[in-house]
Amino acid sequence: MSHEYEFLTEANIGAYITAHPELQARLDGTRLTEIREIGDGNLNVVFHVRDAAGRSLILKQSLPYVRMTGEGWPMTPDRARREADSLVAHGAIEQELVVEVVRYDRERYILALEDLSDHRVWRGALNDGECHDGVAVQLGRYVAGVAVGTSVLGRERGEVADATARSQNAELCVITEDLVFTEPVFDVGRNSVLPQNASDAAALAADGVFAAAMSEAKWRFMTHAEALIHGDLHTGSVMVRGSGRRGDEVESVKVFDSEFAFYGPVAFDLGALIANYVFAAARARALGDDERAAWALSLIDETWIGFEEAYLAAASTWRETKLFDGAFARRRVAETLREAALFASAKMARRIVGAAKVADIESLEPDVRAPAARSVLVAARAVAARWHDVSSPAELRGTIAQHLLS
Ligand code: SR1
Ligand code: MG
Repeated sequence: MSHEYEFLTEANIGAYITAHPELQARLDGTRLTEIREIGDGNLNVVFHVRDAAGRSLILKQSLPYVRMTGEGWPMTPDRARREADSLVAHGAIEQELVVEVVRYDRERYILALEDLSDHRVWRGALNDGECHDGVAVQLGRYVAGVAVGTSVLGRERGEVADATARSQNAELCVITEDLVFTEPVFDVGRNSVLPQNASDAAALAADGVFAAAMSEAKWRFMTHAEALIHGDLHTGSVMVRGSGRRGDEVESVKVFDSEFAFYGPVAFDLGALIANYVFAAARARALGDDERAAWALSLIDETWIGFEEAYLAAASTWRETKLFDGAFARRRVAETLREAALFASAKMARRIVGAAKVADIESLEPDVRAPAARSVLVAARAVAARWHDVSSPAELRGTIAQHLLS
């Protein structure tokens, strides 16, 4: 297949850097000592480059297809622009918590990003048993900052209308709509589970209450254009730096990989985080560490506290203060929690039965992976049955724990 733009390779990356002054100012493309392809996501190629002076940069290029599957699944490379724009927008609001965009190349769909190789991906850290206290709270604050700072609560009505139009991302939203909401119920041939989990996947698909919840979730995702959300805020979209020892506060948290960003429901990002805490808990439980499993579930409360406090604090600065008063803010918070539970349910199920999985579960040996996967599915169904009644993060955590940790 021929492509309309040149792909980055080890051979041409030096010339690419020297051809762009903003990049050459950050490191010397003529004296590169290290070029490593480090992409481990489902979609893109990612190079880490370092020069003789030890300066470094990340170059991330979107391919015109899904890397995970190859050219048989075409996908717009313009997704990199969504990522660049949303990182810049989010960075303007929560600078400390978002990776810096150095340059974006609209012709070759290349994002140059600050090098975070003194950080590690939070999912990997969690899977290795690390903690990084405080990440979950900071991510709750990040979601609240974005919820207010990109929406009519914090910006001019006209600005939000323009930003909403610029941030349309239908092609990637459709992927989410298919993979996250539809396919756990209606398999189109992309789902897979261990043979030991076949009956669990069948029970999920046959669960009418779960299907009804997924229709609610999908509708809200498709129609509730509240704020410029991240759109794929799992633990693999977060970098952390610190010792990782329990009790040691994380030194730095950086959100990245926001190519699924669009104007959508704020609770979708919270639901993604919650589901990923559940995977971390299921993994810990599978490895016989119930104490760590309970700790992983306690991250639900932490993220929620970070979100709620920051959101309610920001309410005093909202643009509209007549109708959008404190009582309104508290109603939004309550509804956001219910929706976060709903989206968490979808996200929990999709990573077990759907096409794109998570290392937390997949890297377990099959004898413990099967019960771990089963427990996540059962918890997802339990949450789907009562998301509309959830009134506190502790209640949500309790519902999940009842099925995950029993
Ligand atoms: C085809 S893309 C599969 C998944 O990878 C991304 O991380 C998103 O979660 C998407 O659903
Ligand atoms: Mg990603």
